Amino acid sequence: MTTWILSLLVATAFAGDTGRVAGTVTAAAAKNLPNAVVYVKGGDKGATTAKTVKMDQNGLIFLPRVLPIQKGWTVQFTNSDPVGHSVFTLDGEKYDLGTWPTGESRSYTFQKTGMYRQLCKVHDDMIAYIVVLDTARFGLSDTKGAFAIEGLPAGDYTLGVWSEKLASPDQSIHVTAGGTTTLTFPLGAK
Ligand SMILES: [Cu+2]
Repeated sequence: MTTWILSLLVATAFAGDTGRVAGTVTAAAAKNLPNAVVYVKGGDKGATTAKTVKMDQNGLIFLPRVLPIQKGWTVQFTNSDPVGHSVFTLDGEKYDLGTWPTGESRSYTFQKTGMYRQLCKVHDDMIAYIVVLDTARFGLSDTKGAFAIEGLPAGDYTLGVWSEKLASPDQSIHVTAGGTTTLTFPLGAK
């Protein structure tokens, strides 16, 4: 009984010790507002939880165009088009998953951090970006540039941002329990 009550108290304490980060990226051109990856630098202290996320090939494009993941996660690539597509990258671990027809999927598990351009040998204008981080604490900006990172334990962090064409310096922030820390990343030339 005592153990049960202690467990409950500990669980409640942890839930109440987290805050969130909410912010926006700004850019001169609206087309550069979405798909910026904002993430906690320095890695997660805890163990990585394996997870599978999806990237589709649909309408002759990769969806989503930018996919942030944590090292150790698996991406399942599905071809939803009536034509064959391939998936390969020349970055990082340099994989080539081959070419396959509609309705089929192939998967790849990322072991190294970095940015991996996803390319297709059948359609040389297809491109997407998988950003492999050493943290699961990241957010992706929407069409207005808004992003959020939930469930951060109270404390000090350095946030970095990755975007396809632009860049912005890292920022130091403080997260309080139950609070929301707001910030703006002005994106400019890399
Ligand atoms: Cu293709």
